[in-house]
Amino acid sequence: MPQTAASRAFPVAPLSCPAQVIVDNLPPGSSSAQVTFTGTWATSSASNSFGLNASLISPGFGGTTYTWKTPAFNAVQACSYQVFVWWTVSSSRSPSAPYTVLGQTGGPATKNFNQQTGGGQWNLHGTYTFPAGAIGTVTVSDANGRASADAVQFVLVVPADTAPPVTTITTGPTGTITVNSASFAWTGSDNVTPVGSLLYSFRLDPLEPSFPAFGSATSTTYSGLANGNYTFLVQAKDQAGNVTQPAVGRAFTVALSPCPAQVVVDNLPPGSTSAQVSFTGTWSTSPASNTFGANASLVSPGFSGDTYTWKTPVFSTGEACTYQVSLWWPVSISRSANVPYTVSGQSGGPATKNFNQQAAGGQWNLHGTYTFPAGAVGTVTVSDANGRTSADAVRFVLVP
Ligand SMILES: [Ca+2]
Ligand SMILES: [Ca+2]
Ligand SMILES: [Ca+2]
Repeated sequence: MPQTAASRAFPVAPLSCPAQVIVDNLPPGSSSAQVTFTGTWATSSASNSFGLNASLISPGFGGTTYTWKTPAFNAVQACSYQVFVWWTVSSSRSPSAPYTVLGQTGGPATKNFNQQTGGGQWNLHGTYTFPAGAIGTVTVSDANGRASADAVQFVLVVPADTAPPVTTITTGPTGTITVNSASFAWTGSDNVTPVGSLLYSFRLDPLEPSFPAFGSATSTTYSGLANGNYTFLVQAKDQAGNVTQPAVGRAFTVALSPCPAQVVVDNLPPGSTSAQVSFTGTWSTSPASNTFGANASLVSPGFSGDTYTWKTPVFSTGEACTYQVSLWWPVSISRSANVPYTVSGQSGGPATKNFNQQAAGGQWNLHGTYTFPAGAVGTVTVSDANGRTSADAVRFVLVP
C-alpha cells in the first residue's frame, strides 16, 4: 500500500509589516477568504466606486453586514495601521453607517460615518495596532439604514525613530602608550538608519573640548601628543537626528620615554655579541693601554672585511633626541691613521668620518652632533678597511 508522506509548508515570517493592504468588495453574492457578508447586497449604480468591483448597496432593513478581512499582517511582530474605508455617495445612504474594526489591540472599535457625503475617497476610521499573527477585519452594517460596501485600506504606520544609534570603538589604544600618536576606528548601528548612512562626531579630550560637526569619517589619527591623560570620544547620529548619548569613550595615557642624558656602549670580549654589540670578521683583545671600560679593547687583523658595531637602545619613543657622538680608542702606533667610523640612525642618514687611531687615544673624540628621530636607535660601525683598527667604546651625550 503506497504511503503518502505528510508535508506541511512552514511559511517564513515576513521581516516587516506590509506597507499597505487593500481589500475590495466582490460582486453580489460572492465571498472569499477576504470577503464575507450576511443578508443581501446588490450592485450600486453610484459613481466613484473603488476598484474593479462597483460598490454594493444593502436594503437598509438591518441585519445585513459586509466584512473585509486582511491576511495575517506579521506572524512575529505587531503592526500598526491607519484603517480607511471607502463608500459611494448617495442621498439614499445612511447618515450613520457603523463600521467596526477588529483584530487590534484593545478590542473592536465601531464608528459611524455619514454615507451621504465624503464618498469616493479614503476616510480614516482610526489608527490601530494589530498584535503578531492578527488579521484586520472591517465590517459595515446597515443597522442604521442603507449602507454602501466598497473597499477598505490598511496603511502601515511607521513609528517615529526615537532610538539613538549604538556607537562602538573598534580600534584604539587603551592604558598607557609610549608613542605620541594614537589611531582610532569606530562603527555604529541603529534600529532604522543603515550603518552606511550614520554620521559621526568625535573629539580627543581635553585637546578638543567640544564635538565638531557630524561627518562620515570612521577613523582618525592623532599625532604629536604630549605626555598626559586623554579620552577619545565619538558619537553617532541617525537619520532621525538621534545622537548616541553619552558619547562612547576610550581613555588612554601617553607616557613618552625621555631622551637619556648619556648612552655609552662598550665592546664585548672577543667573539661575544649582544643586542648592543655585533661584529664581522675577527677581533681579538688588544694589549693597548688607556682602554675604556671593563672589556679592554679589540683589534682587527687589518686585512679589511672586519667591522665592529655598537648600538644604543631606542633613545625615546616619543621625541627626537640630539646627541654628540664620540668615539674612544686606545693609544697604539700600529693602528690605521684613517679609520672609518659610520654613525647611522640619525635624521639625514648615515655619516662616515675617518679618524687617526695613532693619536688622541684614551679619550672621547667627537664624531659629530646628530638628531635621532623618535623611536630611533644610534649605531656606530668601525671598519678596518684602511688597516688595523681598534674597537673600544662609543658615547652619546644629550644636547639639551
Ligand atoms: Ca469596489
Ligand atoms: Ca534610530
Ligand atoms: Ca672597552
